[in-house]
Amino acid sequence: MARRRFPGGRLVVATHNPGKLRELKDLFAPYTTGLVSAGDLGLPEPEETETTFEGNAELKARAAATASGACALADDSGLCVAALDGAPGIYSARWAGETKDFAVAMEKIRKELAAKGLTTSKAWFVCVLSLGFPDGHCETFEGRVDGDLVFPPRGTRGFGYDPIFRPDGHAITFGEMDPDAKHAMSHRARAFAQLIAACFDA
Ligand code: ITT
Repeated sequence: MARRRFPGGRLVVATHNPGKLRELKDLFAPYTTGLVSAGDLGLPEPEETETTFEGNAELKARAAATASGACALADDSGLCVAALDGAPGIYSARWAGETKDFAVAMEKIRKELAAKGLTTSKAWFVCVLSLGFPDGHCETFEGRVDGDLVFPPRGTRGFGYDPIFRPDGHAITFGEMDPDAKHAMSHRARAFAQLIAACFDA
């Protein structure tokens, strides 16, 4: 399938999440210097009304690209817990409540597992990255990383649910991991590698 390529110039990173913004800036550093965040441009945060990661990523990318007149990259991501039928999934940010308190969200997962008599579960992170163009076209890519959950949360690095997620084959959580090590395997880095190969000049 032919992919539309990034034409160069300014790229709006359509996220209001500082953890994602930091990781996307790290990942993009070798490829483009023209990054500007949606927050810096004062763009509004659209309501995520779709029912899939892909739908919400495209909704956010399209909203920022059409409002700014520049290409925009959106990230829709989340943690899916096998024993909770994939929850919180697309509702991962909403489980942290209005105050975006991820200690609360991680405790909610622990309690929901405990209610089923469980102390852990297989889990996976999903990241869908969508590159939106000012005419509304989107190019969209998905990455995933599998692991299991550990309680209590471990580590202060990363963001969101990182302190309870231990990727397969590793003894430490994303919350304990060096950012470069997370970038070598994360759901976001895997979606990013596909985006770069398809739409950017390496
Ligand atoms: P934007 O929509 O403005 O980008 P958001 O935080 O609302 O920000 P999402 O709707 O995609 O973004 O929610 C995804 C949530 O999943 C996010 O708030 C994180 O807590 C969590 N998440 C995503 N990637 C993660 C990662 O790499 N490590 C830990 N948690 C992650």
